[in-house]
Amino acid sequence: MSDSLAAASTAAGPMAEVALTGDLARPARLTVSELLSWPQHRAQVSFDCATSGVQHHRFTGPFLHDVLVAAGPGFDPARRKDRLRFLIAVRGADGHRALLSWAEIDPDFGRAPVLLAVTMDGTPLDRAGPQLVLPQDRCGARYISGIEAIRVDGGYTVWT
Ligand SMILES: Nc1nc2c(c(=O)[nH]1)N[C@H]1C(S)=C(S)[C@@H](COP(=O)(O)O)O[C@H]1N2
Ligand SMILES: [Mo]
Repeated sequence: MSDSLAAASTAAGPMAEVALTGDLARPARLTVSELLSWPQHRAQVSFDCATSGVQHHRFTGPFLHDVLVAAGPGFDPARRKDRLRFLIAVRGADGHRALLSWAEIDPDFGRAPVLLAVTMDGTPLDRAGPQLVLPQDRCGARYISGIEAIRVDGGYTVWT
């Protein structure tokens, strides 16, 4: 980070961080600028909001799948059936949250190109925090902004 960016971030509060927790070999706290170290993808999307109508946005960022694989989810990657019980819980700083299944974003199953966006309409999300982008969704409600935590869960509690 340049000195001027560091000074600006001090003036406007700290950079947002997203915590990766749960059934992971390498839990992590990542800033938006650290999310730039994965391959970046673009998505031009439209989604409908129940209160404000149709929205159009451009996003860039890594695939959620790539970021979570790097954190070491607790399944044997060679065994496809192991992954099917894993859940991904995403929470925004305001408490808005949604669940995805691991299979939804897995290239062997649903293959949804879900992004952990680091820019929206050309504006960096360093202070706001990353945003979930689901180009397959008709509705905007899962486009969680200001993500502060993503928890990977092997689903052990679902069946007890
Ligand atoms: N953190 C957070 N993200 C959120 C919401 C929210 O309440 N909190 N609302 C969702 C809903 S219902 C919609 S439609 C979109 C709205 O995106 P927009 O503000 O760009 O129109 O954000 C989604 N992301
Ligand atoms: Mo919405």
